[in-house]
Amino acid sequence: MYHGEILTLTREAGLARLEFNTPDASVNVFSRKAIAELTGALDVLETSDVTGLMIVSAKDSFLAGADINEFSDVFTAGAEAIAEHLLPNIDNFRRLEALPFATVAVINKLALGGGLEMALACDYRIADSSAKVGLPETRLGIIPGWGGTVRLPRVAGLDTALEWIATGQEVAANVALKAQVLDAVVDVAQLQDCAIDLLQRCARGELPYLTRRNQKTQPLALNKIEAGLAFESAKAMITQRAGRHYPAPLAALAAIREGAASSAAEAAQFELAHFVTVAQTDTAKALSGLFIADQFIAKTARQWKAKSSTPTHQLAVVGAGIMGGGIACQAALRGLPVILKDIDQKGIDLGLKEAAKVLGRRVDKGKMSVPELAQALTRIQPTLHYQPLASADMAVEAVVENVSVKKSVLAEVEAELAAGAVLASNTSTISITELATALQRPEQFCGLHFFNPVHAMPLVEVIRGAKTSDDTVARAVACATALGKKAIVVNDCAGFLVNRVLFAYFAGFAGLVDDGVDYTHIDQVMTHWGWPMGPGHLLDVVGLDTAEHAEQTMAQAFVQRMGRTTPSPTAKLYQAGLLGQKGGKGFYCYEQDKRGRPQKTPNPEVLALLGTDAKAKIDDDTIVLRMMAPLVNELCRTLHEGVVGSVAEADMAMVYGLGFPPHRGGVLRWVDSIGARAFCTQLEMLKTEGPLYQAEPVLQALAAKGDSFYGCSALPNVSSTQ
Ligand code: 3H9
Repeated sequence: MYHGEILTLTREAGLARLEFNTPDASVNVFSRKAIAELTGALDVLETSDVTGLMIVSAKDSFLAGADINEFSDVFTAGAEAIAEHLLPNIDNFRRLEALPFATVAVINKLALGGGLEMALACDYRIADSSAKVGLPETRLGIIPGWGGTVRLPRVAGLDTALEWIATGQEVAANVALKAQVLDAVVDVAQLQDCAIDLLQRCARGELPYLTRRNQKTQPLALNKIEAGLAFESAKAMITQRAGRHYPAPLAALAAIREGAASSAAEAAQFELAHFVTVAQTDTAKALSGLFIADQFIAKTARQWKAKSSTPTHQLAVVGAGIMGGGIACQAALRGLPVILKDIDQKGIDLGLKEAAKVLGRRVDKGKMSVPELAQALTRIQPTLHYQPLASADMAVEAVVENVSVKKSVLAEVEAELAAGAVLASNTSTISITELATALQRPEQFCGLHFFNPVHAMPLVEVIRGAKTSDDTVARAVACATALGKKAIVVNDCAGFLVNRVLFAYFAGFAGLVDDGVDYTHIDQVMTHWGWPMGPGHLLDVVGLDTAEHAEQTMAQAFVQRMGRTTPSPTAKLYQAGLLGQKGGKGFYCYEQDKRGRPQKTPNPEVLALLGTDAKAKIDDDTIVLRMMAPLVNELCRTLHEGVVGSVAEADMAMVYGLGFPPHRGGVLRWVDSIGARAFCTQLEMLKTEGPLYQAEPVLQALAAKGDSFYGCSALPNVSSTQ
């Protein structure tokens, strides 16, 4: 009946079958082309004499929503362009809902965003039992724009709609069935037969599909008091959960609220108006940009993985401290057998305790059963000996952060490993090329830098030393991915990517504290700006001993910017015996509340140790700039030096490794939102603050051309500063 590149409409036994099958893609999305083809198919359907329509997908999953790759251009093109982008599918779904026969969406595996919105425009929705459905738009900083805020509350009720849309969660088929979003959940093999049966019963007049349609076009069936209560409690919940940096969930609530007493057609106008507003926010651009950057790093990791000669079947971790225990636990959780080696039974006990604690919390949260916990723990094989390492195809060294200790342990481990095994170090700062000098097979050695706490931090840096082979990198990426981590490959340098820029940020903090700014105020300003914790608190969490050691490594490597002639605030506290959170005292004092969570209060000893009265007044914007500029500059340097391969990887490493606020879309996207030129002008005002604040040549070149990190086709080729 209709043949497009993506959509095909066929007719069988009086029923129409509309199939989505996007060429050369693993999932179907609503691209402009798909939308136009749906319009074409509807033109045919409206004049055909079929008695029912089923919408199916030829892919593994139904539909993943709007094509997010198209958002960036549209969102920056102004209100009119955004509305124009939305209108064709709003109209398509209205026409779909008005067809002169029953319609059913046949959902396999996933119907998200616009995919579920189209399904909601159908009279019935059936799904396979493993399917998930949802409206994740608020996670992208927008709201459903093709009728989701209108139809979902009318189909499933206000509470369900508010919950689903505000959280953006993916909902399992059985839950969606209970919520009446789905009408049937069946085995995947029965989906088509079930759809045919449903449509035939509608055609025979056995099912009242027109009554359902009617319900979807009416105002919400709620009295004023009920509605008022539901909206007010949802508003309080959303404000608390989303926080002030994420406006989309409240915009979705406003759209639903304004349209509640109206017909669906009028309610759609409220949705459109709110969509147009949120789509123009920096948050929407940032979050949809993050999705694309995230897809890019996932694809890059897949490409590495494809080059790997051998998957990891048996992992070994050497050094059973917090990090070693954490890595072993993560392996056990993901089903990978792991040998946990230490020289000391106490170390083994600590590592196992750490693993049991992390897994135990999963049991408490209902994410794992007790037998599953027991099963996972049996995957960890503790040992005090080197011999078992012979069976490992990948070994991760996680001993103390000291060059000579690491070199001797690595050499011992290498001697025990099978000839083909890969050896990795979980060092957080020490050069991989330097560590490799202790090894016989430096090409089979790399860095695998996990972040603390291992189970919670998504990033792993895979560090390529001067002699590391491509296969070693590929196997390390494959292993990190198998452990459920986001792997980003970086080239070797002190601190690699993440710690190198983090310590530039800490150098900014030290400068402010040296100038007499209250560290608790700096922490407040930076958390208010969006960081999960302020720099002083973060130093305490890292551990002042670890931070001081890393600071020295960075100072030696990057003397000009991070070198100091006087002890830093971190060094002063550490020299006074403070260790940070783990010792109970650092910049803050830590005590446990009744639920065992650490609570912090400013440490009254600190100002005296720092030798400051902390009375200096600097405005909050300058504090942000003085904290962020060193980080931006250092990130530019790592890009220029090729430590990190792309702008997207640099930004995702900051988000996943440091918790950089996602609503700002990454460090470099944040600079883009200000403009490279404007950012350089701001730095001009700080030029007396020293080398940390000299705009990097890459930044200057972008500023001179009026270009941006994400807008330029290639970063300007500039001469290095060091
Ligand atoms: C929306 O619908 C708004 C409307 O209300 C109104 C709009 C105007 N767009 O992740 P995977 C690609 S907002 C473009 O590796 P998985 C992805 O890039 C949208 N591309 O697989 C990748 O490409 P490649 C609401 C998309 O199985 C390939 O598909 N929807 C989109 O691990 C495979 O993806 C969402 O927020 C997309 N929407 O996970 C869903 N979706 O092969 C976003 C996927 O070239 N998507 N791709 O690398 C997801 O959450 C996951 O991709 C999904 C599959 C769960 C679908």
